[in-house]
Amino acid sequence: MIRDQQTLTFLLDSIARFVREVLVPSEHTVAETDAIPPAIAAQMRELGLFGLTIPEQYGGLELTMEEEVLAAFEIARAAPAFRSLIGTNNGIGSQGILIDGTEAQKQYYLPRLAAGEIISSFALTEPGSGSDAASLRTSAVRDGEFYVINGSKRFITNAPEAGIFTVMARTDPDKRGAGAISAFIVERDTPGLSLGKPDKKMGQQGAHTCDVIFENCRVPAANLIGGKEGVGFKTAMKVLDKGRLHIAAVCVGAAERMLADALRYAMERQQFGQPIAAFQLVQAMLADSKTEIYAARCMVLDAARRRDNQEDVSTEASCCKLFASEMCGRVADRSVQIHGGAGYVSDYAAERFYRDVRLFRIYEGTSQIQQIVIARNMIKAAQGLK
Ligand code: COS
Repeated sequence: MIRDQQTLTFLLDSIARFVREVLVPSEHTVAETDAIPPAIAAQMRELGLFGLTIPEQYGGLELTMEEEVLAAFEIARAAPAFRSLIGTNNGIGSQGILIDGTEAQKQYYLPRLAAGEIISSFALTEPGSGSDAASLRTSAVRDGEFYVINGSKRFITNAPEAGIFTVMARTDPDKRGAGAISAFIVERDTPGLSLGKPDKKMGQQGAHTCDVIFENCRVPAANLIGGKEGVGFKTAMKVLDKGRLHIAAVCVGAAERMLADALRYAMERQQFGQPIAAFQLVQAMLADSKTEIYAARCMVLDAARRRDNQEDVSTEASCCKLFASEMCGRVADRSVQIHGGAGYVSDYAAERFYRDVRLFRIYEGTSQIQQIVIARNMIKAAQGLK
């Protein structure tokens, strides 16, 4: 749903200009130094990029899902590390509070997230629990007006920068499964919380992940999201439904960028006396990429509009994440192929994007998890359970 076309057009144009004039020219340096310059982060704050999805009453821009995916198409045309910096505040780091938090929690944390004053992280994955998220072992034991958290979380995006973490922990350590999991807001400077070494990743340099370790970390009971035990897994799944749609939009934007680069190269590069774009086998790669991107874009926009219409889009979000991330991988591969030897060296962005986009098929649920979600929902619907 588009709330106000004029305001949206202005926002999308501003983002597109910022991407073109600031982010793309600094991509290489960000990758080399593994850091986003503070001046660029400051510009992102000024543009309101940390609060795109947070309601206006908490200081954000309150984009609808359709508006959000349109913004994500634009932002994702630059190296994915930039999107990652604002990604958690707009998505998995804020949505738990927004969807299921108490009014006091929203009022206290959301304005600071919207302004980009603090960064948030989503701490679900553990060394022993990835796809099987409900088997997580981090515990949170009630002690008076506190919960004492013990355990560790792995591959936590933006953890080195984070001011707060949404932490999923087991409040009934003797009970297995999803029903004993609760969600907490944990502040970075809480005694007992420490960080591991930053992970050395395949790509997305400038975006950081690391372990988050809890050793008798005492968190005020008031920081239990929604004030309710045992619903934290559902909170996490609701957050991921939205997050998966957002990542699908990011895949579309990144694929559009890679295809634009590949087309430009194909039209410039001469072989056999003509631009390689004149050769039909190269044209096939361009055409297949264009077609698949168009399909993913249509899917993402449709699912976003349905979500704005209050429909349950758990299935559609997984369909979008599955198709768009796999599509993005194929476009990355073709982009390297069209660049030939130049695609294998770091002079062109194709090589870096090829590594960067590999993560899209893994995080916020692997392609195989999306397949499981889709098929399970189909079966439930056929049984009249959904
Ligand atoms: N929205 C709301 N509730 C949901 C939900 C959703 N999208 N998906 C599941 N639930 C609820 C279920 O209805 C069930 O509730 P009841 O016990 O009241 O019926 C509960 O959550 C448990 O669900 P389920 O039985 O489906 O859990 P499973 O252990 O089988 O796990 C998968 C489901 C595999 C889909 C889940 O663990 C998952 O998404 N794993 C991937 C995790 C992931 O994406 N990690 C990425 C890292 S975070 S960046």
